[in-house]
Amino acid sequence: MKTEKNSGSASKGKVRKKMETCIIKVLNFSTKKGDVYKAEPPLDLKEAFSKFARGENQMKKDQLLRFMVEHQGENISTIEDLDKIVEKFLQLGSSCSSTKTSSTRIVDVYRKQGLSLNDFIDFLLLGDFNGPLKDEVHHDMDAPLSHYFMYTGHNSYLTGNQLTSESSDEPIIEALKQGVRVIELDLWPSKSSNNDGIKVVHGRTFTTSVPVSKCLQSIKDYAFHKSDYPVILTLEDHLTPKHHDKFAKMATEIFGETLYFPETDHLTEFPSPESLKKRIIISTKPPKECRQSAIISKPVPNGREPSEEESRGLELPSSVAKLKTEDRNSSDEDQEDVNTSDNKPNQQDARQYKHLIAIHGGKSKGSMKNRLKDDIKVRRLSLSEKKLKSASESHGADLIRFTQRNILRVFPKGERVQSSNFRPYLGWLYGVQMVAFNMQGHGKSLRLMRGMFKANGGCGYVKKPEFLIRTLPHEEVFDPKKPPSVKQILKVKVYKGDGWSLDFSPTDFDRFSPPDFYTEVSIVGVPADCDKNKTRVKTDTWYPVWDEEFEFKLRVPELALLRIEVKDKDKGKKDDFAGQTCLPISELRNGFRSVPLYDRKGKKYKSVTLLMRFKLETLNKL
Ligand SMILES: [Ca+2]
Ligand SMILES: [Ca+2]
Ligand SMILES: [Ca+2]
Repeated sequence: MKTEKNSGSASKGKVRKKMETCIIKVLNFSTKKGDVYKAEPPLDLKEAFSKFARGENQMKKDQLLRFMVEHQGENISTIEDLDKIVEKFLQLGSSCSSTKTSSTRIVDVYRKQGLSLNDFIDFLLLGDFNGPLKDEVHHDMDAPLSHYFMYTGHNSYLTGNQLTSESSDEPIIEALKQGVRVIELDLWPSKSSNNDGIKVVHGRTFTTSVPVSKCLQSIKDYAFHKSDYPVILTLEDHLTPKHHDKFAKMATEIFGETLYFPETDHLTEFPSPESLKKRIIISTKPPKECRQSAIISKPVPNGREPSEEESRGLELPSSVAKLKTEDRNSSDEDQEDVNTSDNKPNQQDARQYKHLIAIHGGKSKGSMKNRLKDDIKVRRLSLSEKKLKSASESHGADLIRFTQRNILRVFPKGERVQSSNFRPYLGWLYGVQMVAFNMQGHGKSLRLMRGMFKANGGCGYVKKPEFLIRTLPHEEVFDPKKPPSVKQILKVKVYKGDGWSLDFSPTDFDRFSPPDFYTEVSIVGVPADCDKNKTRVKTDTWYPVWDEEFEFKLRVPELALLRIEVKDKDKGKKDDFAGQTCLPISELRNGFRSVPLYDRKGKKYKSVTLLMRFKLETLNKL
């Protein structure tokens, strides 16, 4: 008894906490089960059901087939095709809203007597088959590389920030698995015996290095994991000529047949992604040009880089200061292609290395007008986001003309030490093929990037719209500052959301009540197309039914993305994030669609899904 008295207040506290937890659970779940269909099903779904089920309570197989073909525009023609789709759920279980038991139940009722209205709605929310986008490669893949936006990484070997993070082949593998097609490696000479004489590291920072052979091997192993279309390696070359031969030997040995060798020294037109399927391509500045270009970066004593040990011994703040000073003092785009070597070139070695380079890096010096000059020989130019911004203001038309035949790469400015990214639109609007992103960052810009490259079956190459490729009469080119008149109307309807109760715990959004979800639907594209709307808040429910439609006028639908984000409304604090996705508008499938949502970092939630409808109407040509 004594013990009880002594620990009285502690146990009272425990009891109180227990009761509180119970109350939370009761509050959160009391409405949960009955809540599912408490809200009226959206009218459109009721109407479609009634139309195809001919007013009956059950939709039979043949009626569902008609619905799939006529309403959804599915390319299926027989009951057997439909059975296959339904059987697939049975095998995979549900990847979306419902649990496996519920998908099994649907299959079961579907077989026996058809679907009720609620089963029909669950069916539409189920599985990948009813996703919002076309999922196959459907763009013309036979045009030159310069006609495509390419999914591009920046400092692909870094695991975290740009100053102190580790280098590894892991982020390269991860990027390739996501379909990234352009991988950047910074090559530096290495004295370490386990580095093959060449290391991959972000120079003049405290990032650790990784042996180049390891990176090349992983690239070989994972290059075509997600897509068969070519992988381009953009090299930031800090090697001395004697290392060039070493690199050439290594790359040839590791990549073997996969490595693409151009037939001529200088291409006058880039080959097509189709012709380069399953090939790895190297892009960098040929050594000769490197030697001719001035040394921009800080000279290193004795023409060598400080060793890793020397670098690590430096104080971080001074390094940050140095990095910033470097940014101010030098034109940052030049840092991408510098060669700090003072050594006398070895012609033999340089020639071998040179022969590996299919896409030549262009001049990093001179006036912008000169650098963007359209030469008979095609090349790749690299600019920082800042340089692109100023070039877009002063040389917009030159940029677009350049990117019709040549390749432009834009990379994050040096100040982005935390591996953040910039808005990709400035690049895309001027035809920039390689908008190079830090794939380990997780901001809004990266979500847009991921959304863009969901297009064309996620193969990493998206055909640029015709207006960026073709020259108009009178030598004119597209002017992003003067967008054309409205071309299409996009109608987006948000019916309902589902799956949070499965992917989250009862107290994840609000501690004492179910969440209060609303959906934001916005357009990102040319400035004139940007628009934002949101649904009403559905208070205290895990199963929101909004049933609201939004209309967007689009001038350049080819480049527009639809951003969808769900949040939990909160008073007195920032609303909680509850899922997002970003979809290329030109790839949307009409009809009722199940739209899976992703977390902040772009990882797909197991169950969280929105039921939506998209309608893209093209206005009559004036
Ligand atoms: Ca909350
Ligand atoms: Ca609430
Ligand atoms: Ca709330």
